[in-house]
Amino acid sequence: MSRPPIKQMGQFGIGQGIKRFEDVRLVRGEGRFHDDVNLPGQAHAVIVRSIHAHARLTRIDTKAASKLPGVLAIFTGADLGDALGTMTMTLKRKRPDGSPMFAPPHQTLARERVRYVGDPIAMVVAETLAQAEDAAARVEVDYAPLPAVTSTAAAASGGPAVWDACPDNVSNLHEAGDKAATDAAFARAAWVVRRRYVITRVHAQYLEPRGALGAWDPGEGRYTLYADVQYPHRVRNALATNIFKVPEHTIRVIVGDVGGAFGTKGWQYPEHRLVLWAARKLGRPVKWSCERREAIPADEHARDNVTDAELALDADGHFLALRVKTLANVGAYVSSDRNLLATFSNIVTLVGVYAFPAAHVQVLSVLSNTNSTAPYRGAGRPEATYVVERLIDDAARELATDPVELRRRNVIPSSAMPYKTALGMTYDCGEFRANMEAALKLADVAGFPLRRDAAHRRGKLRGLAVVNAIERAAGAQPEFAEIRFAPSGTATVLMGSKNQGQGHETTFKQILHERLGLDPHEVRYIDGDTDRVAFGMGTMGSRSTVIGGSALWMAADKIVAKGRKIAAKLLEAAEDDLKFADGTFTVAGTDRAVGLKEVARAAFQPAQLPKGLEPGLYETGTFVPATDTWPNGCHVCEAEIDPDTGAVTLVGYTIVDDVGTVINPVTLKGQIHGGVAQGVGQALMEQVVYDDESGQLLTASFMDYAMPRADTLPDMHIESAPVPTRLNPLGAKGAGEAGTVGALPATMNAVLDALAPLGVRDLDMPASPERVWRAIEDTRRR
Ligand code: MCN
Repeated sequence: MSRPPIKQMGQFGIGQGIKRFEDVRLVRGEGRFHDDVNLPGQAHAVIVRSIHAHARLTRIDTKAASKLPGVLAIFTGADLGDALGTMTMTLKRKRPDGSPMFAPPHQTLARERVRYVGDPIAMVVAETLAQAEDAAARVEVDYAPLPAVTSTAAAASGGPAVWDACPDNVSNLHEAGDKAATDAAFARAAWVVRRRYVITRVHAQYLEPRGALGAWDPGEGRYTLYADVQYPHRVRNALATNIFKVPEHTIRVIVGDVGGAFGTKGWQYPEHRLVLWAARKLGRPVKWSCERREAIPADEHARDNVTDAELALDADGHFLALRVKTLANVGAYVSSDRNLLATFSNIVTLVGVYAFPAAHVQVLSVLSNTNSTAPYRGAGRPEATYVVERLIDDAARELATDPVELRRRNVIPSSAMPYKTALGMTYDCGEFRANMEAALKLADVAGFPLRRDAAHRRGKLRGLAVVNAIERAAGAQPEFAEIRFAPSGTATVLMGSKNQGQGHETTFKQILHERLGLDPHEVRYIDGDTDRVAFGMGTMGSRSTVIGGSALWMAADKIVAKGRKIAAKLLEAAEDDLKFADGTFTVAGTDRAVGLKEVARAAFQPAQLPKGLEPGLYETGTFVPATDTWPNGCHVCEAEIDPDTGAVTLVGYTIVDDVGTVINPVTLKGQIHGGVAQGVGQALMEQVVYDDESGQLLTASFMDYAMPRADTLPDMHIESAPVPTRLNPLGAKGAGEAGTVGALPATMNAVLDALAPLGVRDLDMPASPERVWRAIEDTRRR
């Protein structure tokens, strides 16, 4: 029997830093993004959005606009009536007084009131996009403006009510940890360090803004949505169950290439419902493409909180307890669990990699006249890591201790694994101390004083930060994979996760090659289609590799199990005598072998099969991990500041990461690199800014919303120190958000370390030149 056609086994397997298969078509411009998908007869939609942060709608007049050339229809909230439902909450939270959580849903189009700049009011559909835009500008909306509140702290302390039914703007309270034990630890502490940290509001700023194309097939009675969402199957379920209230099989969601998503494209937006609804009404496909200037008003935002944090230490600098109170700005509507995710699911990493005996956290979710907040790369983990890692540096300064030494004293030793934290999580494995020591070496932290002195001689300030990050990734939810062989022996792999740029095609082909020895060039990769892929939870929370990859591994195991029966017949041997490795079944102790491709071909020829065996070779895997994985790593950031201008330059960035088994070191580095860029961007420049008085959005374009560029980032040194987990067959931990989690505190701590000699003790992000310069001047004046 012949061997499979792969010349060099393992060249595409796990751990190989191969280039991404998908890049060839992407760099040639042959991808299929939102703009590339067009249907015959399609019309174009434009959304009319609120220009006020808070107002009563006194009149919406579409008459003049409707008469303009090319206009097919204009829909308002009144036109929709009760046709479309809203998303619902499953979380059962309470307000501080014990009353039920206040969670107002987001109607598809506003009727009596608008509650943030960008709240959708009407949809104009026309033959061309230009005609739709012209007509949208002619829709007359009369507003009676109301007082608005956008700042987190103001919303929580007597600011105007966003909803009459919730005068204090408090949606709900979430608590974690042991309050009594924490209070007791604080009572006996030798030192207590207290700080307030403000984390800004940001927008994901993907390269490709969102889009949606809806179609209705009257013959089949089905909707098809083409959209760049992260969870096609869950979006289909939401549209069927919550919005249209139709059987799930009557909706198909198709997602092509996605030009970045970062959590913000995760879920079900009003525009998805509207294009489907309009397509059915008009009998034509309807396409909506978000303009760049529309993206900040139209999309969910992220982060935005104010945290009071306290650290209790004993006389030797051992951590006794952490107490955290956070005001989280959740925007005007809390329409699904997703809008609260960052406020609870990841705050458990507030205790970081440190052995805190006690901790207590309170998160008050506060409503404001802003877009809803939702997961964005890290979804609560960067915020948590920011608080604990800044607090440690601030404590070290206050106690005149070396911040690295303070971390060494308190880091959880690997001998303590599995370690149950004070916030109730169990870290299964990790070498936190070793990672930190390795990062210190790699970044030449010992040589920093010389570099700092040299910078001072040049008139520059230089600071260094060492930060340990840990995150919760790939939680206990299922993911799906299917492997289908064709009668000629080639294979198709169908995944329930959805690639948005992470390199999934490459990652999963590598896993398949490792287990089945399949030549990646003979494997077709499919994701993002609810008609073709049976099930999927989708891509978020750095879960696709761990859970999707393990599901694929399971499906491959089943292929091997069935293949073994067929191979036994082909080789006239007993099943138990067969070994499977590198894509080949071999009779132990002989050179008799048959390749999987040949076995697959035989699977479709009944005469070649053992008696009673069902023909065909297609298997599925649905994997659900027992619990989360805990990717971790140490970030060392070095920054230089020009005290005359306040400009911050990052001059060094080093990471030693542990994401368990590394599937592809090249794509992994890309993930970490991109994640760091997003964290650095937030720390140094990005911010969604509202005017405090009017609630107007001041940063709707790249003229006002600063984005990091290539020259913002230094060369990064990224090394992996994998500690494989036993929680999944791959030994992998999540990686897609790891860079961002450490980058917020690493960047800000480096800036503050540089400013410390001048006496600057406090600075909130973004550390823009103006803010840094002002902090220096204020300190000098004082
Ligand atoms: N990887 C690896 N070894 C591991 C884990 C991961 O080699 N042990 C590599 C693989 O190449 C894998 C990639 O890292 O394809 C990301 O893996 P994973 O951690 O499983 O993350 P997901 O694929 O589930 O992606 C989600 C994650 C999140 S939550 C956000 S937000 C994010 C991110 O990925 N959004 C992104 N990275 C992004 N990258 C791009 N280009 N675009 C986005 O929108």
